[in-house]
Amino acid sequence: MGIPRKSQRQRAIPCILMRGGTSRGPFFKAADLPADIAARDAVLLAAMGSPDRRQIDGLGGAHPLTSKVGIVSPGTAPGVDVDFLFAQVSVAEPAVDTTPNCGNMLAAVVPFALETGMLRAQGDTSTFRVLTVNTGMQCDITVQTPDGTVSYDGEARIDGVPGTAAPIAISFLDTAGSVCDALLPTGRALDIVELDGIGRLEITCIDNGMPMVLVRAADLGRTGYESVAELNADDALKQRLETLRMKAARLMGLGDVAARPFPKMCLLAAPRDGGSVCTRCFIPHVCHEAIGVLAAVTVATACVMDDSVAAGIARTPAGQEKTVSVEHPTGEFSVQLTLDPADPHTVARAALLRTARLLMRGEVAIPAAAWPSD
Ligand code: NQM
Repeated sequence: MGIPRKSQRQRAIPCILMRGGTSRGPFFKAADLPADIAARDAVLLAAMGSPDRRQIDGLGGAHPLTSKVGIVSPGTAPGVDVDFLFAQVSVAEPAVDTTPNCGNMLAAVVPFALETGMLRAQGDTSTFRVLTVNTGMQCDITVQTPDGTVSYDGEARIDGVPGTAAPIAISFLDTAGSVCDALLPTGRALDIVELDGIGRLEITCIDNGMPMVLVRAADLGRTGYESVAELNADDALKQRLETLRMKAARLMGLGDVAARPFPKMCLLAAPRDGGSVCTRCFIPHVCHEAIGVLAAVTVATACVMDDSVAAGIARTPAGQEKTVSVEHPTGEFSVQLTLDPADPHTVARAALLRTARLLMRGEVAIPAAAWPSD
């Protein structure tokens, strides 16, 4: 034993731990991470403690919803205030995926940028335009900033998070075809696939912010009202969903997605708590306790299409502006949709409410091997 040489010391990286909606993870300024992607991913894996089922040697919470990272930098495109790169860090595999976006972590981006001085508050509320680098899409985010600082206290309640907090409004400007080439990547609102043990199965492949495969729970012999624990223990269903995911992904032009966190799979059933539709989402191998933000936008979009698998199940209000309430295992998620006046089955804009909270600020320590000193 001796005093470690400098190169053997851990490296400290400035970091703020945030809850964003129903997700949680460390946020970094892009400038504080390696610029090289492979080197950056090695640092993120070390920070989260991956790969390890328990993520015992890092900040990760041993679940896909708590194995997420936000990377924020000053906006580069005209009119954009900040750029947000979302990274899904696999829990058990040495993999970091920056392809899909995460609307929950997105809720914490503006608070992070204000906390770190990247942005300045505008008044009692502050609205900034954020570019999600993963998908090249923009949204406007409004946070509460009385006294020039972010307020996290408030009366807004989102299902899946205990208590109440300050509202964070997100208005998506363009979500169609976030990862896929189009909103309906197969060119149809309804596809039929052959599945062993099931036969012909109707599905909707859709991407209005998140690539998803929607299927009626009843068509897979389930109610769609099962608990998260029941579904996570249902190996037969999970195997069938994975086979379906592989097939659907090829139809969607996504290729081999065996190691990718998308498309997400979603079972649909008729609403039973006064909402528009009932969902059970797999992200993609674990059942979500609630539903992802862009997953909810995508499901809500399918609910207003005449030919999708949601037709005949979903109950949506009439009108060009409508609230679609997506029921999920821990409550519901309301999405405000504005339909295109020229085409009542096309969604022009989606808005929703989230909350976020600063949990901890400091430095995360990275083993020297993960980011050797220069
Ligand atoms: O769909 C879970 C989440 C998400 C992603 C997932 C998300 C979204 O709940 O926008 O927020 O689908 O892995 O954080």
